[in-house]
Amino acid sequence: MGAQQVQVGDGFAARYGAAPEGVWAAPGRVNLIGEHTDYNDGFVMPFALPQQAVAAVSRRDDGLLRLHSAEAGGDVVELRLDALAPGSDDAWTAYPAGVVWALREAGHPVTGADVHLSSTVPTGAGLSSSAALEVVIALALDDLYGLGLPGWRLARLCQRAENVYVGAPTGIMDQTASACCASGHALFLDSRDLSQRQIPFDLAAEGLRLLVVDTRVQHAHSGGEYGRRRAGCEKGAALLGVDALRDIPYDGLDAALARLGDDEEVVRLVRHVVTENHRVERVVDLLRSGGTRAIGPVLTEGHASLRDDFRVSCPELDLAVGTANAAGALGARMTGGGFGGSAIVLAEAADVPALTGTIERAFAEASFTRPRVFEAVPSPGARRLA
Ligand code: GAF
Repeated sequence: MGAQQVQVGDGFAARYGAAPEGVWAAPGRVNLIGEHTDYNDGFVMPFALPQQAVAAVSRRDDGLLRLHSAEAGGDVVELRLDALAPGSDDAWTAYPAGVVWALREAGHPVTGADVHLSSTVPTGAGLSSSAALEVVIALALDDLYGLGLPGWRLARLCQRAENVYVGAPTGIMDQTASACCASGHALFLDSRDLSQRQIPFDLAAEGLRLLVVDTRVQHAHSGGEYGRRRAGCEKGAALLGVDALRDIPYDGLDAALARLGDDEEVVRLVRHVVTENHRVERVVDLLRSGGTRAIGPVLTEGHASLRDDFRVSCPELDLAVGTANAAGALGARMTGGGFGGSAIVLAEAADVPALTGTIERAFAEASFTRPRVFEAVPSPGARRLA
């Protein structure tokens, strides 16, 4: 039994005076490739981190939701289920409350819960701390109330909680990653129909490592920039007469761009999405044929596209990627929505100490906050612990 599980179980008993009915976990994620493609019905390829949200939960039958977080501290927050309403909460409690709201709105008979939770997923680091929070609650209530919902359906309900209740217009990647990833694998997900394939991704077996460089620049997707990119993509799809940019094939990109004329911003957004979908397919092919080292340049191309075309990078992310590549990494890119958050670096295991030191020194020389650098190991998706 892990220390986090024991602490959360004990924390529940201390607050609510009895042992919980169960304890569940849901991880954060890194996205290997496929950025800003999910809300364009495209491809993504995340894998789960060992960092996770853990929740101890018991049912109630009196229409109350009681929430407590080890990190937020303070008193237990008590909410009435019939008073849950989109936009009514701008604290951390909006994520679990939004999931309960979404479950009930979909007709599932949830009558209340006591929750104590704790998360090791860094917040604002582009590693899906909010999805982990949503999915752990969804899975716990699914189990306790015997709803029998598959992972993809839980992910959809969590996305609805985030889009409508919290008010962040995000896609489906993060919740699906947290709900459906498998240890030692990356998840190749088609965001259109949510079909998925687990792709073996055992870096250690090949003498490789994947580092996360958390720039400590906090980001949030409820801010306007993410929504503006999404609206620009939808405009591009409408101008091109397709349901989503996913429908523009890679070999039809030049013709599509020509049809967009001089709408420079839409041209850049469309070019990123179409080339990024192609990059996901290339990475899948390379991993299937044992070419893990060869995905490095594809990751770096993806970063250039996010920086120059989609324009969601920032100086700290560019410095992390540029420094890593100049110091001998196999490839690097920002991961997640951008505007801060984290970069990932693919490297030979033997190069990790030198690369880490070089990145930290570059941040110090630029007078940036010291980044948090750690290894990402493909880990299990959401599950019941006890
Ligand atoms: C954030 C969103 F939540 C995802 O849905 C996805 O769009 C990602 O940014 C960019 O790829 O993590």
